[in-house]
Amino acid sequence: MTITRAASEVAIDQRFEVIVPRPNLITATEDTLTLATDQGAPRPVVVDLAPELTDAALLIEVMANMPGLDGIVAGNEPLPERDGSDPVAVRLDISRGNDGSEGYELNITPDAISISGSDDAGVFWGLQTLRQLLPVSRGGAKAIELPTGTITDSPRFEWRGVMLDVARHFFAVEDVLRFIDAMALYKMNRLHLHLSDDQGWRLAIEGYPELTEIGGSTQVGNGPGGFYTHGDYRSIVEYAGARHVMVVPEIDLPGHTNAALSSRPELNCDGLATEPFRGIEVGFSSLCIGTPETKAFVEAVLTQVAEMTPGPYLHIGGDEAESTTPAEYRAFIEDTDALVRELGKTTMGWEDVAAADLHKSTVVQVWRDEQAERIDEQNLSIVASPAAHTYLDQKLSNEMDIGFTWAGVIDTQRAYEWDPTQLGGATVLGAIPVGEEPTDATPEERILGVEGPLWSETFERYDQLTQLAFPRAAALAEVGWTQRDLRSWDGFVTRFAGHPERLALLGVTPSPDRALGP
Ligand code: TNX
Repeated sequence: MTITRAASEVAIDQRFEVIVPRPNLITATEDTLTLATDQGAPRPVVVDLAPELTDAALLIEVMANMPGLDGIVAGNEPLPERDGSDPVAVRLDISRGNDGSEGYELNITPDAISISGSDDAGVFWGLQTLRQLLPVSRGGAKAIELPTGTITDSPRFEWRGVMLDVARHFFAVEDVLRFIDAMALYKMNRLHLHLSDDQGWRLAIEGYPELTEIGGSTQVGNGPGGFYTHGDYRSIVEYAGARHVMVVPEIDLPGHTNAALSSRPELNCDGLATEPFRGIEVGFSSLCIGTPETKAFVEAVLTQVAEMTPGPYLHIGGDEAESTTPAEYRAFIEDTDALVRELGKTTMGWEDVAAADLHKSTVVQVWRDEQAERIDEQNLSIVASPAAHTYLDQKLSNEMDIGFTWAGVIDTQRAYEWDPTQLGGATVLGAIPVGEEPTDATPEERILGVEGPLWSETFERYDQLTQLAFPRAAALAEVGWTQRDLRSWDGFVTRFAGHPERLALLGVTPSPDRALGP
């Protein structure tokens, strides 16, 4: 019997109720594929990777870490002859098309698995779905089984991101790479790196060694700071790219620049370097606008960042420039927007930049929804990061000893129950009930997707970073991936139940959330 699960129906085969973000169509056939018997004896798995796949070695590596698939080998070599008592081999076929939509079809029968991606990313996301259907670990002599059926899936939005603030506290390359693995489990595909702020400059720039020698040596509090060399940055970009995560670098301008102003005197209007800053106040710094020195600096920085970044976006910040006059701010943003385009990239900025006249391709990241009118007037595309729902730096509960609360205490349900089509006016700092239509919402075709910013003023360790990020990033991933009418908080709670254990295996310590835990 074949059972198709429509939006409103209850799940038929509970064994599929473990996948986050929820797939868009599951057709269960109510049978079982056994990958290992209850004595733990694995069935041989014959893998057939289609030649068009770009990174076969990585796919093999990923699969070899999945319980039940641990015996697979690369290539299309025939299995060694076996005698009649051996179990029938499982076929595992992987192929892809070329439509760039990140979709996949995962088909499971009692003797075979196939993943056919719409592109390389689709294959990779299909593998993440397969991973989530498998047990977290091998678990000794236990059977490993999969439910049979077909999952046909593709994302609602192309932008499903997290921002890491490596400026307020520095995080080493290794931490960033670990975080990319956790994002990829949830099919998140944009890593926005906030590389500069008042408290730290985190990327080496040729010709400006003081930026990292001085500007890179501080962070909030007394820690030593740190920075990425070009090689470090390229290694992050490459690791992310192999996992279909695009790096979006941000150099925050013209405010949030004290680290640069303390490193290079000529960037200040009075020609004097400022003192390094280790506090958490915002809004007090500005590059001196319109001078040849500032122009040369911005051009050198953005040119080098553009060269090192294969993705199309350069994020120029633009937030909270309270020490720049409005006229100078607009002129600076317009010039910088043009420069980014000359460098062959697309500009992105915090919503504040919409005060300026922007190129039509420029993407605005909405965080407190104060520029809705200017964004609509200019018909700009947005990434939705409403603080009250997506700010991963806000406390998840009052008991947390890290995190801010200026946008509220954001538990996982609040991170889940909102929709990017519902931004509008005053609603952004309050919980927006799913199903309620605002009057001035951005049309869906101008919404690239969603992103959760993780500002790092209040924490310095990687385990703290992951406590703030999860489980809320998993909830946000579902907001970005799953069709709106297929989302339900109760469904998320059910499907997420086994995930804390899965995340622990990736070195992630998700925060407890009473609504999710037993
Ligand atoms: C506002 S959100 C900021 C950041 C802070 C954050 C703290 C935004 C564009 N700017 O500079 O880190 O609040 O929550």
